[in-house]
Amino acid sequence: MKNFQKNLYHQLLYIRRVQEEISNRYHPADNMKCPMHFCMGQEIGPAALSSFLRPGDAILSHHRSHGYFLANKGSLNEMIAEFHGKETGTNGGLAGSQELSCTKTHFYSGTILSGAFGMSLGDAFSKVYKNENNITISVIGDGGMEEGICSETLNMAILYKLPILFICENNKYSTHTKLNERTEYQNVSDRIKGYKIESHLFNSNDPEKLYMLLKNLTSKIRKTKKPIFLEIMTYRFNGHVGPEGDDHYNYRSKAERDLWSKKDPLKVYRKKLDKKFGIKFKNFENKILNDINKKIDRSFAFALKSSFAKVYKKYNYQNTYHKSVKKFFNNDISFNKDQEDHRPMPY
Ligand SMILES: Cc1ncc(C[n+]2csc(CCOP(=O)(O)OP(=O)(O)O)c2C)c(N)n1
Repeated sequence: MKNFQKNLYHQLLYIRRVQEEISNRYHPADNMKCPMHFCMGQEIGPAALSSFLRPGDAILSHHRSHGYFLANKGSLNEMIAEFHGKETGTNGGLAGSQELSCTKTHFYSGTILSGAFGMSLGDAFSKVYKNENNITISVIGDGGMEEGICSETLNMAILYKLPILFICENNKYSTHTKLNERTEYQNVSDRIKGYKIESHLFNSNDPEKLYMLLKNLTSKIRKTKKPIFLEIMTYRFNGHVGPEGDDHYNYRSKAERDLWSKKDPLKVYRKKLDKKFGIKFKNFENKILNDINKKIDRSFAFALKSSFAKVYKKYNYQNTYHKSVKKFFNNDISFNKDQEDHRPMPY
C-alpha cells in the first residue's frame, strides 16, 4: 500500500468513527447539548483535501464542518471538549459544533449560512496583501450557494485574483428540501461558469480520483493565485441536524438512501484496498481502527474531566437541559400547541 492510500483511508475512517461515536454517546448521556450537523457520508472531501493543506492555509467552513476540522489537524480533545461546553474546548466551550473554530489551525465555521463563504474573501485578500504563499479553502453546501452573498463573493474573488479553493458539497438537500424543488439547475458548477471562474464537477465515489484532482487544484491556486470552484456530489447518511434521524419526515426515499449507501466512498474504498492488498490491508485497518478508537475514548475522557466554561457554571448549565426533551425521546409525552416544543429545530 502506498502512503497516500494509507493516509486517505485513515482520514476517511477517522472522520467517520469520530462522527459515529459522537452520535452514539450524545443520548442518553446528554453531556453534549449543542446542535450537531454530522457529515457521515460526506467524508470524501475533507479526507482527500487533508494531504494538501499547509500550515498557514485557512479553512472557512459551513455548519457541517467536523470533517474539515479534523482533516485540518484540529485537536480531537479540544473538539470533543468544545461540544461538552468545557473551557478546554477550541472556543472555551462557548461555540459548540455550529461555530467550531480554532485560530491555531486557521479553521473557522459558522451557523450563518454562507457567512464564512463571504469571509473567505477577506482571508484570501490578507494573504495576497501580506505576500504569503498560503491559500484559503471555502466550504459551502448547495443550499448555501443560493444566498446572494455568494454571487458577490465569486465576482470579487476572480476580479481581485484571490487564492481561494471554493468547495461546494452538493448533497442535494437544503435541510429537507430537494435541489429540484428549489432551482432549475442541478449542478452548482454550471452556474459558476458565468463568473469566469474555473469550475469542476466531481461526481464519483473514488477517493483516489478526488485526491488527484485536489492535488492539481491546490497547487494551481498556489501558483496562479486565482480562485477555483469545485463541486462534489455527495450524500449525507445522517439527518440534517442530529444525532436524531429525520427520515420519518419522508423527504427522501428509501431507494435513494439505499443507493447512496451502496456508493459510500468509505465502503467502496475499503473493498478496493482489501481486494488489492488482502491481509496487508486488513492488518493496517485493524491497527488504525484500534488507534482511532483509543484516541476517541481519550478525548471523551478529557472532555468529561475538564471544567465547564465559567459562564455555564454561573447559569448551572449541567442542569438546564429540559426534562421534557428526555421525555419526548422516550415517547412519554406528545406535544400540543400550548406546550413549548423542545424538539431540536430542523436547522
Ligand atoms: C442565513 C441563514 N439562513 C437560514 C439558515 C438555516 N439553515 C441552516 S442549514 C440550512 C440548509 C443548508 O443547506 P446546505 O447549504 O445545502 O448544507 P447542508 O446542510 O445540506 O450540508 C438552512 C436553511 C441559517 N442557518 N442561516
